[in-house]
Amino acid sequence: MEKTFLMLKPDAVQRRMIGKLVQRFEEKGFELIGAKLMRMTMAQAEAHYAEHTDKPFYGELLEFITSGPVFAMVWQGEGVVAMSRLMIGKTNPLEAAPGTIRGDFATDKGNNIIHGSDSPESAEREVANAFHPEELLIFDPFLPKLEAL
Ligand code: DAT
Ligand code: MG
Repeated sequence: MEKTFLMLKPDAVQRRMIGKLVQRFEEKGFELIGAKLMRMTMAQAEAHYAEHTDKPFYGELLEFITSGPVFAMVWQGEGVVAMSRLMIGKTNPLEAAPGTIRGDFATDKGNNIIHGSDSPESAEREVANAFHPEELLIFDPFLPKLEAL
């Protein structure tokens, strides 16, 4: 099943938005298979944003994402990567449509509330960077399916 890595950034945690934002994805109907409050190490931040190494904002990006706790999550469902990007909205909150998370709650390019993987391949890499396999529900192949509980 398709998976994505969603991360509520330090601004969202500081603004007490964890519950409200998790609720959006629960209500949409995706399945949460892992979540934790964590502080990204500098090494994790560098790996997470490796594609942006050459950008002028790379330094402040690392500084911001390691500045406080983040709420890291793994969600699964058919089409979850593209749909969660739609729900998040465009990178620049001033261009993000109303109704999207960034469109509704942010104005700043850097402090844009939430990260979502841009492809299933990115998701796999980003999940592995933030979670141990045993922290995810899919870890134990002998667990009964959630629907059966
Ligand atoms: P997204 O988070 O929508 O996938 P991205 O991968 O292009 O966007 O960039 C990663 C993060 O870097 C983004 O969430 C916020 C920051 N960022 C992007 N463009 C920026 C810019 N022009 N100035 C400052 N920060 C920027
Ligand atoms: Mg990105």
